[in-house]
Amino acid sequence: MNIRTIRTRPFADQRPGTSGLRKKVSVFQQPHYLENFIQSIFDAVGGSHGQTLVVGGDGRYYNRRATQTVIKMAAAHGFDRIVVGREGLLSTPAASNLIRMRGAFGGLILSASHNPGGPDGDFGIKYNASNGGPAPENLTEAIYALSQKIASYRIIDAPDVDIDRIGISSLGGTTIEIVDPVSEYAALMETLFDFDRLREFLGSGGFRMRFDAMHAATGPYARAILEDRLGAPAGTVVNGVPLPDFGGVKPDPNLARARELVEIMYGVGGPDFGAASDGDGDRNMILGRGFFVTPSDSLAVLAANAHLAPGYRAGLVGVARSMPTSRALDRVADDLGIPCFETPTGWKFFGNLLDAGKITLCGEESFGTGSDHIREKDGLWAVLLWLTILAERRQPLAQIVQDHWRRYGRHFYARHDYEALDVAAANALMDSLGGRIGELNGRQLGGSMVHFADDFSYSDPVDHRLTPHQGIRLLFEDGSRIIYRLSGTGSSDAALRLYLERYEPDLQRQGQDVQSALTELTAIARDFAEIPKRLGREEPSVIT
Ligand code: G16
Repeated sequence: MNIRTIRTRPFADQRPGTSGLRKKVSVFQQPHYLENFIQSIFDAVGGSHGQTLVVGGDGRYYNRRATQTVIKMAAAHGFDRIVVGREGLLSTPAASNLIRMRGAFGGLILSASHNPGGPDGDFGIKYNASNGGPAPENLTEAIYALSQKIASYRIIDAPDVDIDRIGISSLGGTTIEIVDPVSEYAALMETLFDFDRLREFLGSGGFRMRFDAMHAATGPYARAILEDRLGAPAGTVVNGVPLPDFGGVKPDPNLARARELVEIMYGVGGPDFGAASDGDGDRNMILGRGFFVTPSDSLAVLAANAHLAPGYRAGLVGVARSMPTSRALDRVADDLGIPCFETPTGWKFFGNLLDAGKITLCGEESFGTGSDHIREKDGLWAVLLWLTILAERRQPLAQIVQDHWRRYGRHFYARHDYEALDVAAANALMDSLGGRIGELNGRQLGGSMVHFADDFSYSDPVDHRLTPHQGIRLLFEDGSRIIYRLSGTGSSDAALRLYLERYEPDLQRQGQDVQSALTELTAIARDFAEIPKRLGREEPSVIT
């Protein structure tokens, strides 16, 4: 087989963001763009000879083309075996599991997650290491550094591999194994949850649920697990066929984007339980009848009830949340007498804690929850844990969450996203905040006293690596928090995320609606950052 060395030149914009490299499809379609990045990954990790690589993606436009490119380049780099999801499809959690199960060297996941798909949408690629988790910061920086001096890449000259049929073939000296994307993941779920009990609960007829796969990667997984294995009625999973453009909807499971599901859950006679997941199946949104569970609350409720599932019966060793995620989890950890770690935004920061056995459960405000079963967040896993809690407690979902608030207090929480911003204006706003936080300690803002303010910096408890500039945070004396950070997952323009949190221990006041509970804090946050003046925006684009 002919291995070709192709001359190329660096692209300046190949620095990975919060989760891999995400760009417009048209950017990835430039000659050599994808190949350069893949070569930089292979050069950064080194030692591919004789190893196994896992490849798959969320099924978005360009997934199939890119899968072929990855296979041909991996074969040219001497991998012994390439494990590929049929049709190039693997959800991110399933890819993480496959890497771990096969003892693979790592995996390339082709996804831009919740970003829009289609020829005018986004494409993305990320490298996950042998623990199944996202490449740590030092590796992504090394990949970027290599991409800036690349001069050539290696690729095998061969016809496309048939990725639509399960089976084994070879390319040069490399074995190509096309696998069912679902089966090994489903088998893992059976080790964590009591499928007999769930089958009995879902089949009892007294409980109705709806799962919206948003025409993305989770569809086949949800059908196979919820409908085929657990016996939920056909039609429980909607929008279950992955489409290259996700049916024209941004596959972002939140109140604004999963509107169809939200309307049904809030409608007359809505189901008891609703859930949605994102492009690559790692995020989840949880709803009860007429009731939305914030991701931060979902994480806290899951931590408080995890022992109800067989996989967690022994209890949790510790938990972790990203800094902007509400502190509802901290209260559960306190109660359980276990540590709660606070990390920067991005699943990659949980990897060391999970590998070191310091935490069992972790999650983020951005609709991600997961555990030590893999090294990615896992949407369907969260749904199965919620179903377990519902099956064991036999209470409506809203009551379970309200009981939780009664016991631990309620953390009113909202995230305001200002999207499609001019990059320079967004950076200037953050710089200005960074320059002013020093004067804030002990000062009054609006009617509230600032306890402390800083630019969050993380020192990894395992390898002691320091990660600075992870968001500006203002903590008030009453425990409220305001956090500002720029999104790290966009493909071209900038997005400001403003996170607002207020703690309410008083049962009588826990029933107010979130927006009014946060009115004062919102005004303080907007004024202090001069959002209307600097961004020309009166209102956020999306509130979650
Ligand atoms: C990615 C990461 C998450 C992170 C999120 C934040 O999610 O995997 O760990 O919380 O980005 O996004 P941003 O930087 O835009 O706030 P995903 O689902 O896009 O891979």
